[in-house]
Amino acid sequence: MKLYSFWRSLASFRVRIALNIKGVVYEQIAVDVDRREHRDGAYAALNPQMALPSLVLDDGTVLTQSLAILDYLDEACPGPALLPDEAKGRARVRALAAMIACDAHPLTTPRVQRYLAEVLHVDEAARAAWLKHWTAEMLGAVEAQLAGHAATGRFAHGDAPTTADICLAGHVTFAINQGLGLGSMPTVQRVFEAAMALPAFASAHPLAQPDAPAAMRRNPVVP
Ligand SMILES: N[C@@H](CCC(=O)N[C@@H](CS)C(=O)NCC(=O)O)C(=O)O
Repeated sequence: MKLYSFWRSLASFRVRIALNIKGVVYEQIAVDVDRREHRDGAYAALNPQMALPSLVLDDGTVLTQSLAILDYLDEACPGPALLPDEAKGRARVRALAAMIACDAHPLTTPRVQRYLAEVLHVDEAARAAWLKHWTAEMLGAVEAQLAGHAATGRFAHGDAPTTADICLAGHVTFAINQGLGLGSMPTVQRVFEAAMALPAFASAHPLAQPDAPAAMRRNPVVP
């Protein structure tokens, strides 16, 4: 398999974690979003949405959208399950994942940032406030869902990592980079630390990727 990804991309982070959990060997092909390579003809031909990641299977099938790719890997690959085996648990995990990947993440993507900056002329300080606001709001809501819930265990749902932890890992990493403290979110912080202690998560961290800037790169990453 070939994973087209970008070191800082949260959606790529999600897929790298899932590939690692499933023990899938893959080739990583860097597409530099800062240099707008994802909008070049070659990548746009692969993924017309011009977003990362894309996973190209050995038979040439192109999969896009990280949550769809996670579902594919869970259904097609052996290894630890990414979803619980009962329907109510799956619904809870999918809801947590959707809060992060579908509601909060789109507000922080480069295309949205560029539109705010270049079309609406929102200055850098206001854009930083935007990122912090939407990230903190979502993580606060996740904390409310996790804290005290009977199904929350060592991880977001039970004692094994699921798609919810995969989504949470990326967004908490992003929150930390935005300078957001986790003090008001003790359950989120605990679950994040449990997830990042796993090699499958740590080796998928943005700063552990070969296309991360050399001055920032480190492996293993201890957040
Ligand atoms: N919902 C998509 C999000 C894809 C996405 O927006 N990826 C970002 C990187 S995390 C991207 O490629 N952005 C390019 C842009 O915003 O121009 C997924 O989960 O795969």
